[in-house]
Amino acid sequence: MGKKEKNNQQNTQHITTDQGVKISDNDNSLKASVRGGTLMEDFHFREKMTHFDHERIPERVVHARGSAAHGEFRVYDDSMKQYTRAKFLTDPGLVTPTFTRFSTVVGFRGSADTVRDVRGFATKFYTVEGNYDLVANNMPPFFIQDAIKFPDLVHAIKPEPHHEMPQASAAHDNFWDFISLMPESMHMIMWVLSDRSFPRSYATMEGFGVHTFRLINEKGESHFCKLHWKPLAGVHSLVFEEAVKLAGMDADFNRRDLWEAIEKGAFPEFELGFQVIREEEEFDFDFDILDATKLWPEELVPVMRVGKLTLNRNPDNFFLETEQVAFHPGNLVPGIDFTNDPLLQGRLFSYLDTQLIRLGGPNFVQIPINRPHVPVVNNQQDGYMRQENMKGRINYSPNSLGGGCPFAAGADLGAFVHYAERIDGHKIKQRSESFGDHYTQAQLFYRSMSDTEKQHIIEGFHFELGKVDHMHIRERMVDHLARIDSELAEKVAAGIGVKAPSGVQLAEPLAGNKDKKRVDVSPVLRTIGYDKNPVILKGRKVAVLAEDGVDGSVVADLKKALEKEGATCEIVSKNHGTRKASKGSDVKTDKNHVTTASLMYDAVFVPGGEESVNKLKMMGAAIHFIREAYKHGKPIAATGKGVELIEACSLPELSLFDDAGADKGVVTARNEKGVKDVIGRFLKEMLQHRNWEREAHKDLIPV
Ligand code: HDE
Repeated sequence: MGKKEKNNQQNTQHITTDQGVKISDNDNSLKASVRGGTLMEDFHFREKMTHFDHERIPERVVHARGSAAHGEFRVYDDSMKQYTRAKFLTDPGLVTPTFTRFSTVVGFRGSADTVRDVRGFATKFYTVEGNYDLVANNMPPFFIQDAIKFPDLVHAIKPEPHHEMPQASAAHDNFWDFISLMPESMHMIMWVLSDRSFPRSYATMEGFGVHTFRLINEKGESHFCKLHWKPLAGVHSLVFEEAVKLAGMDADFNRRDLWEAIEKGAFPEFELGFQVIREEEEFDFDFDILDATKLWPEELVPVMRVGKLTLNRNPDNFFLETEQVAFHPGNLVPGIDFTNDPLLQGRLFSYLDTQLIRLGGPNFVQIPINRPHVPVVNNQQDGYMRQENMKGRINYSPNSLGGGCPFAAGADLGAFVHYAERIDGHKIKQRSESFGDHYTQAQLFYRSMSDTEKQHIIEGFHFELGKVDHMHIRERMVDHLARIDSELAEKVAAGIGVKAPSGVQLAEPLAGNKDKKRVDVSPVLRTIGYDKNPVILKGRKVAVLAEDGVDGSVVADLKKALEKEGATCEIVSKNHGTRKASKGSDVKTDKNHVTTASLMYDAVFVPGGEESVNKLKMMGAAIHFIREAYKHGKPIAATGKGVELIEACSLPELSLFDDAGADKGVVTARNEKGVKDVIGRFLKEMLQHRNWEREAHKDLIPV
């Protein structure tokens, strides 16, 4: 061991000041006698306290609450070469390190994860050509068309300025007052009111680049594109009541899930997708491709899945990485470029600007999480927190004293060259008429939903608008909804005590757009009943209700079957400790009923064992557990005597079986011999995520 290493090791064992001086007492400040005043000369006290006083940096003005993971991206083949010269998108031999931060938008840094909100999905690719940031959301449109409205949008949705309420919620007058005066927001509003606002996990959430970008190939040719993240675990959501209760039960629900999944090796995976159109196709659609409140229907422009992102490592330190990471949609590499989307153009100013105040000056790129993995060579220097300057006397260009270095490179040497788009027009503060259709994609979204999702949207409006005190704001919103779908407007109106609008015309495409490419329905937008979503059980969590006398052999079989799929189970009992098994091995309790709830699981299993089930039948917490899981549509299974617990829950219109049979996602087998089949059927039900048949009588479920 060298001398230097020895010193370092000593330093990790003994506490020191920031100057490296070892401390003899970390519990008492220096005082003039044991009961006397504290002395200014206590340099250790002053340093420790001063540092503490300055620990906080401003939280992000939006997307303050976030969780992140390291990962890697690899493109499948070189087929993207026809569109782009970006190496990380065209060289399948490259593994590009990444850092991805998921976030809610509205809540403060300490707010709950499962609130109704858009989710951010920002990824930094440390490519061989410099950093590329894909700063995306989990919904494809945005609220506004022009960045100049962003401060208004954010002011309106954040807690109201006089009393700072409500936290992390859009359900208040200011927000709906603003939105009801912003027809361009209607498409986004339909997304925000849908199940997409409550992702089951970050691993089951899509991502969208929102804007139209350009791809530039080796020949300098440009194509328009939209970027997508497609989760390999499918798209799944929580139900509203579950999300609301989870905000209290475990405010870190999504953060914890991401962390634990990675620790267990159930790595979240996403495919990067591109929709690409030729420049000549720019005006072929019934929307303007520069309008960020519109999506490109996948039925018109299919998504090509070109590579895979795997999130495989948790950060070492939240502040250093998750908090200090600085994304910017302007961080591009050669082969990708901007369009004139006025929302994107405004973002290009905002991100760099916000980092200056949030991270305290222009040198935040030298914080390790933000540093490119390629050399940075330029004449920038000095400023707060600067870590490195160029060596030597040369800090200007042109120079002869340094041999002219550093030189500018050409495209042939891998330099970024801006796409030479032809611009010709008047300087003008005006919106293009082609941005004028605010409703037809809102219609497209609503029409594409399954009946269950439509019902959730209606209930969402009942909650959101039901919290708005000013009746004229509620009415104005219902008027907008009537342009989208009359039944939607009527049902929302009925729930919030306003008259259903009469005589409001359903919106139509803009004149001149009717013959352009369009679709009326886009099934891929559904999250329920869209059978092309991939379904896997990786990362799913099952609760097993067990007391002393439980059938331990069923528990062992279930554990094995789940592990094979990358899923896990936890034993939930009245008390912590070991539960004696009537058959097979004893089982160790993971959680007691005080610290957990059905909300924390994707499914519930009740193994047989007379003594165990008799105890469960007498426990209100166990009955509540099953009823609540049932109400939230979660798969449930019971074997042997365990079926009696289901019976004791008085669930409406539910058939129970002797051999492994299933009704409304509840799999039961009173006969012990059906146990193997029960586990197999239970896993199949889990693949459906939830059973939506139960929604029809959810009000009759006694919880
Ligand atoms: Fe952002 N946005 N945004 N945004 N955004 C920020 O940047 C802004 C928009 C998105 O995990 C801020 O560093 C403007 C669309 C994500 O660190 C800020 C406009 C999309 C994140 C900012 C938009 C996003 C941010 C706050 C309208 C999806 C979190 C702190 C023109 C494509 C990144 C920060 C992270 C963060 C400005 C609209 C995504 C203030 C002005 C559209 C995922 O600069």
